[in-house]
Amino acid sequence: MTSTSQHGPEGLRYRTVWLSDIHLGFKDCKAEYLLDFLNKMECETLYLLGDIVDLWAMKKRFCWPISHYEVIRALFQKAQQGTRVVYIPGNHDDSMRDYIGESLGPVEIAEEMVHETADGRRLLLFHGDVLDGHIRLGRFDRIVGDAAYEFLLFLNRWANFFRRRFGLSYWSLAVYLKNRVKNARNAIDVYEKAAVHEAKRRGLDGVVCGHIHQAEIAMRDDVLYCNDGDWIESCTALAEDDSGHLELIHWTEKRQSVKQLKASNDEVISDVVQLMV
Ligand SMILES: [Mn+2]
Repeated sequence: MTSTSQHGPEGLRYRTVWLSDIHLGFKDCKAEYLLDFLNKMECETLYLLGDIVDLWAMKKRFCWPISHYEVIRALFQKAQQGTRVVYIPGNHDDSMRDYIGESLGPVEIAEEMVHETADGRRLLLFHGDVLDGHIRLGRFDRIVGDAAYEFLLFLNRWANFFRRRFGLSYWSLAVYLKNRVKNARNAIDVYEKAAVHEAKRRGLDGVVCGHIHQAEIAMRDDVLYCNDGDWIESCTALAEDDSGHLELIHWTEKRQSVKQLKASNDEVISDVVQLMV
């Protein structure tokens, strides 16, 4: 495999990268940020953990800007250039589940997978909608696309319009609020417990999933819980380096650190929240 010698233009090279909940075809997908990330990193294996294309949103309102097409092209290009790309469909792209076990050109399609890290930990990979039955506080697959969520993303757009005017990087109002609304936080906890339970039941060391748009790495009940987040709200990916170390990449912050912005994030956060909520 030639991929061990791959280097991104900025030297971002990983053993493994996980992306999910991109929601191409949905107007709030942050395709430009993702394209920037894809162009600047290289990896040996890329797992796409579902909700890559949002077929539900496209049925409601067709939205397919050139940047969304460019994301698909960049993903296929990676596969053609030697990255192993595995696509595990989610609930918003569940018609792709008809192709499980087959491949889409150079891209493998699987229902779930076990990934072994460089340091020998075995992690269960799936999108996560299979756990919805455990969540009595509300199904997450209804959140994306419903009116309240659309309103939140509408506020998010305005908050970030102001942030751009102040020269600040993208910041997710949705993630900020979800962590502070008790029911949302409870639902996240129930989901995480269910994911950890499934990994434990199979005798694995951890789990990597997406679905709830809440990026996280945490040890729960001696099991590693990783959520790679999303590209509607948080613009995050999970990555593994050559030693098996896992990290969350907050791409908007990486970009910000490159730009060396001076203004304090917290000042503007409190201003914008007061303005919007
Ligand atoms: Mn989902």
